[in-house]
Amino acid sequence: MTLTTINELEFPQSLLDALRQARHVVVFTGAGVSAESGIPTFRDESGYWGDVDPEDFATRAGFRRDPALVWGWYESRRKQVMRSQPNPAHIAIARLARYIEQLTVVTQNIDDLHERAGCAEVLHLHGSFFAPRCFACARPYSKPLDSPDLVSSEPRQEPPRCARCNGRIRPGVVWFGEQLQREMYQPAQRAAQKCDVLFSIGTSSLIYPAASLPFETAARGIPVVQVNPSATDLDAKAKFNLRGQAGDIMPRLLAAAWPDAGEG
Ligand code: BJW
Ligand code: ZN
Repeated sequence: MTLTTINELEFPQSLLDALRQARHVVVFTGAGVSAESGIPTFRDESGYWGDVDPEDFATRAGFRRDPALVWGWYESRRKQVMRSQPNPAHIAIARLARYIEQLTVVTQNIDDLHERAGCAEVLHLHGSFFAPRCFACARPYSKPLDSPDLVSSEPRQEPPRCARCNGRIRPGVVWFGEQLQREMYQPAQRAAQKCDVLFSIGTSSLIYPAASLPFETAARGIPVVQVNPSATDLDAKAKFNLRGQAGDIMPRLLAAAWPDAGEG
């Protein structure tokens, strides 16, 4: 395991070689990759779970108890995301596709910042702000969601109703105790099983089954590159621990591996 701190300008040669030789790379991201776009993480000091109880805001039981509180919270977060921009980490990740035969981006984030940075296809393991569905019958909500200017700033907002069954519309995300969508998780697992390098960027590596992707990949002897300013449980298993902010490290790493990467 190699620990590289933010102040070191040089990345290990073995990391640059592994990247240049890789045919298939998986980039697995968490809330930390969007932190430099101004989106809070969950478990850092100023993260969401410091303010609100995940039992109330990220479970089916919480939604049943107070749908307006949960819907209002997700709407205010969606508004914040829509007013934010991809940061240099999102952009560097999208640029990696120019150099790697097959790049698979797997995110736990429900924002669309990878897509807006230019990633054509992103596997959203924990769902999306932009795919609400009926809590009762699961039908996708067919009407467009309000534009950020129209989203009310009231913390409580009644969710819209389903056109088929009049059930409440819920955010299209994966809450605690819910299964990940097979259409997202299976391709992510397949990609992790055949990749040559896996990046784990901006995640505390605590939430399963998503967190098993880097651990299982490392267990197969495939180099895992972790980018995070803080230590996580993955440190002991990652071949390279790049300590620092993703928006600083990812563009520098790309430029070190492919010197023309900063252009265009
Ligand atoms: C930076 C940075 C910068 C900051 N640059 N880095 C095995 C053992 C024990 C428990 C379980 C288990 N398997 C499953 C469970 C239960 C549970 C779980 O994992 N619990 C844990 C507490 C242990 N898992 C589940 O419930 C999952 N479902 C499930 O297992 O179903 C099974 C089932 C089977 C049969 C029937 C029914 C069910 C579902 C989990 C869903 C998680 N949902 C959330 C909310 C999504 C919607 C939303 O956004 O609101 O997903 S919770 C939240 O955590 C969100 C995130 O995607 C997820 C992960 O968080 P993430 O991204 O890692 O963020 P942080 O804040 O934790 O970390 C940020 C990191 O960034 C930090 O390390 C910083 O240092 C770093 N950072 N700035 C780089 N600039
Ligand atoms: Zn319905």
